[in-house]
Amino acid sequence: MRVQIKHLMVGMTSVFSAGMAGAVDVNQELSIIGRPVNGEYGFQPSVTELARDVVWLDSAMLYIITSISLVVLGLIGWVVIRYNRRSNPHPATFSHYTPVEILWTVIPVLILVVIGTLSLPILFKQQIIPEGDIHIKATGNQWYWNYEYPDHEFNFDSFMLARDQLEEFGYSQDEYLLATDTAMVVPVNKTVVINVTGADVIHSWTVPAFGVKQDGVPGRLAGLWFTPEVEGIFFGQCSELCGKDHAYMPITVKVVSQEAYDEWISNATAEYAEVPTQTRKLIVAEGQDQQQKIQTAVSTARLQ
Ligand SMILES: [Cu+2]
Repeated sequence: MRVQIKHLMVGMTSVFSAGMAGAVDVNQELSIIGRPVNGEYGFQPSVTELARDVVWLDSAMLYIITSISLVVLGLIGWVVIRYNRRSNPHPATFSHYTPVEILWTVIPVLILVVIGTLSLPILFKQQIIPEGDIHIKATGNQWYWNYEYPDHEFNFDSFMLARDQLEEFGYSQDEYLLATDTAMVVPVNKTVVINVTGADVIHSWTVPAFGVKQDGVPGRLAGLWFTPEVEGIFFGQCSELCGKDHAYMPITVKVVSQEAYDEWISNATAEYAEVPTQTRKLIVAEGQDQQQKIQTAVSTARLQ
């Protein structure tokens, strides 16, 4: 028993101290790039080819939609002015005009073909998963994410930070509902392949700046990939209504240099691989801890 307690204490200390150290180290010199900004609109900065494609497609669609709207508006205006009762007191009495009917069938079909030609290659690019440099499994739980690095045989949970924890982890109050205690860490300019799944209900792993969104369905593994080109911190949120705390399971990804990544991997292997997940969960369950604090913060937030 004494040995068990000692083991638990050692585990606890290493988890918390190393966790803190890890957070501070990786945070250094990283600016927050992927996050929503008050009063702004449009997309977050694109840091992957996929995100640039998505933004480009959005603009292309906007041009097409705007053109259609203007043409339809023009036609309505023309009919209203030219064919009102005063301008056209004796309306024609014919019905059906084949050339027009052919036109209003063929033109929309052509528009859809153009839209398909623009969008399908982008969809296929997202869905055809390349050979990755880094492999991660992201599992959505009610209500936090777990990240597993199968190549290094460790995994860890990522919980949202309560308001009073943000500064301690190097974030500001603006990052409330976005920042998490631990983060997924990936190296810059490397292809990251993520298998997404759900442990209980359907969740969705999304980071807008990477242009990725993938549902995590229990019992299935879905893939997504991205190659981040800029170092920094990027936020996302679960994007599938997954229960009462759906809004409180954000995603934090830190894109770092290869050296920082290697260092993080060796620290993380020591931190997480040494202490099995079940033990960590026990520590979390027994201590006056993080999750407790978060649950309190979440309940308070919901009441406000
Ligand atoms: Cu969720």
